[in-house]
Amino acid sequence: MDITKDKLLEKLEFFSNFKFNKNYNDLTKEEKFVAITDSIMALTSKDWTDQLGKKARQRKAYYFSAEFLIGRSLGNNLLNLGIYDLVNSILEEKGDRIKDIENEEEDAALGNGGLGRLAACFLESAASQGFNLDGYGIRYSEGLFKQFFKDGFQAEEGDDWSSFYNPWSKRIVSDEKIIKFKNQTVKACPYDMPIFGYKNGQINRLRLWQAEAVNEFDFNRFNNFDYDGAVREKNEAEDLTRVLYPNDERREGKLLRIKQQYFFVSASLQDIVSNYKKNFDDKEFKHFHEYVSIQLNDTHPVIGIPELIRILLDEEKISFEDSFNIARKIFNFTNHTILREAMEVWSVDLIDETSPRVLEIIQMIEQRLVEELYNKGFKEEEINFLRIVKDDSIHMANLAIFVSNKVNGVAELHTNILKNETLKDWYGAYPYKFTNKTNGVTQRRWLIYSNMELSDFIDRKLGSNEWREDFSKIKELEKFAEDEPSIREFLEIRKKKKIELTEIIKETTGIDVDPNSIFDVQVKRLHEYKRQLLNALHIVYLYHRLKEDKNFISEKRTFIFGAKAAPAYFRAKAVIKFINEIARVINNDKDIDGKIKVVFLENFRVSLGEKIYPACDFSEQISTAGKEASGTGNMKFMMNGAITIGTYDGANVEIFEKAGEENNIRFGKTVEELMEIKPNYDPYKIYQEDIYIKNALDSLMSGEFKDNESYMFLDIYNSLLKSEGGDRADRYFVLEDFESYRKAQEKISEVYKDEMRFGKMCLLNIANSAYFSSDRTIREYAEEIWKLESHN
Ligand code: Z57
Repeated sequence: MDITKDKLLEKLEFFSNFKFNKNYNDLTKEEKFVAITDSIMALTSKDWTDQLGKKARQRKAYYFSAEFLIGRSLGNNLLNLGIYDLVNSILEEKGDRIKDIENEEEDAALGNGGLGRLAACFLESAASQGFNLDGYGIRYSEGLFKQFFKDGFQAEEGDDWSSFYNPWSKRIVSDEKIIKFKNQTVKACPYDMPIFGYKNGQINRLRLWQAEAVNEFDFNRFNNFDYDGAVREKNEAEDLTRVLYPNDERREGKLLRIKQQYFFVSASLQDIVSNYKKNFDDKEFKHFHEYVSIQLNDTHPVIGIPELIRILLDEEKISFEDSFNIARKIFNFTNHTILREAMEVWSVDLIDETSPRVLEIIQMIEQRLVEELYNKGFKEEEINFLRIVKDDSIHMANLAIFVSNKVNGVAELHTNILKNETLKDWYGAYPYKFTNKTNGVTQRRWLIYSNMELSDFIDRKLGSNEWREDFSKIKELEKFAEDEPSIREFLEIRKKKKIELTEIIKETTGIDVDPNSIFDVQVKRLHEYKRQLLNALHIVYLYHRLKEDKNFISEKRTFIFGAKAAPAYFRAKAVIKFINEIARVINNDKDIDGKIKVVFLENFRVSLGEKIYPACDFSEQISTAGKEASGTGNMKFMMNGAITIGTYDGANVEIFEKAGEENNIRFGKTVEELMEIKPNYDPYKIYQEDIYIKNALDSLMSGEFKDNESYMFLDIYNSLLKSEGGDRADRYFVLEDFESYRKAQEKISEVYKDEMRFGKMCLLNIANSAYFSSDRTIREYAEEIWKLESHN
């Protein structure tokens, strides 16, 4: 791939004329964005076509995911194609700033949070390392809702992300598939996006399916004045992929959701099977498993297991036995959570409503499960516990584990909990299936692209930019931990990124924050187990102390939040209102001399994260031990040098292990300790015995903070102190960990005060972040699960 300045200039002019009937220089910024992306697509399309042809007969893995949280693509694609600087200079000559053009791009937010962003990081890392990994998913017309605050309450609006123009995908009409539901037949139309590897010429593919009507328009109905009826089929078909369900880690037992899942896996499997038939002469599918490996991203695509068996059995006339064995070799399953409320269970009725034949096949699989366990010597109760079909519902995780070749968790601690607690009976039956694959994030987007200043610094220090591809080399930064001039230079860069964020905060919230203050950041989805409430209550505590004595803390603090709550998650929305209230009261209180400021940024998303991670001093990773499967934001912060203040949970454990506990701040009870406390846990006692905790909690009820009669604050208060509906009070041990968190927070001031010590700790976190590159994760999947070789 050889993209030169001349070729680019020629294409820019061409697309300006072709698309807009204008010269490039007369385009609006938005049109310029389109002309640039179209030029990139045009200049890479020959290579892409050639590679699709070449790869058609190679072994591939397919990542099946209901979510791909891509964000913007322009900057990252230019970086990976090795032409970021070239395009930057062309635009500068024309009087434009590349960042302004990048800001024209809408985020492709086809995912909720960690799980969807992980899928996007994985595709990028696979391409960059030359592994044949393609993505299959859903092209939602409406991505994750946009969040804004109205009187401090979360409000939502639609995210019509592709309405102007989505330049990164090609609609491939000839690859359309037909999807048959019990009461509906629709067309699945593929949209293909290129995934560019980092400076290696590799292009992989993400194929997203959009639902369309087989017959768009019923002319006879129209003639009979039935105008709605004439387009009913079109609307009903398009409803299928209209909107992403906005729940992260919450189950939604709706027919439309299971239909979405069946829709995209059926289309993807039909695609894989038909390509196999086109490229190989193997009517019995004897060698199918030598070319195909499928990763199921959580239970969302698990209905693909019976669907593949259906296709092989009913359409390709392979026996059930053989079809089942093929499925067993091909599928692998990743579990991302142990939260009960996130585990997918579908009623038999809903599966039947979706596809009666798939339900029959699930029952045949269930039969096999029972036989196999019986032959292994399992007793009836033990078998019943592991059944796929229980009380008229289908347990998708059980189906996935039984049929999959490998089952993995996403961090060491999480995988151990799966093996020893959540899935211990499965582990007992099939120990060889279980494996850990600790998550990672791509350093190209999260460090090289979003923190160019720091990346240049690393180049200079290491005297090479090889670390950009081989991230293990980042370890060499350790050499500079004691070098004062290097640390000063490093702190200057951190300061610059903080100033940039300060400007964004001013623009978007109107709040003035001091870039010299400590930036303490918690950005992630809003969920009780993530305990934004612990952070909030601690801020209230600090505020109360400062009211008594404004010198209670020496270092100025800025607390920064970003979080979307699922629209139907009342308690999560209550916490947003609470934090917004805290911010309003504290930011306007003259008594405390601006010692602390609280900022809740609206609409946290990938492109905002890119500006936040590089500007953070302390990264809040404070989930209840055992509840956060891995976390990936923690890794993005670490790569940019933030110090983790965190519990012993998810991948935090491995962060502490790699970067050293002395370079981070660990607090809170461990999983084992919480298990012991659980039976006799009494949060009310803690509340009564500590006046500061009591005051912080009482601020919810006293009118100090106001919820506009929504009863939201009462709900939060009750959640901490009252058991309700079978749930114990304070399910997530906020009060239990409060004291320990308070001490950890004190340590933050102490650490920050000593600049050199602080800078050294930050630097050592970066130097030890190699393990958290998704390049490492993908290599493990490729070698141990997918059996892929690198084509680099
Ligand atoms: C989701 O974002 C995650 C798990 C889920 O079951 C669903 Br549904 C959505 C997250 C976990 O909460 C994170 O801890 C983890 O890092 C991420 O998935 C990627 O594995």
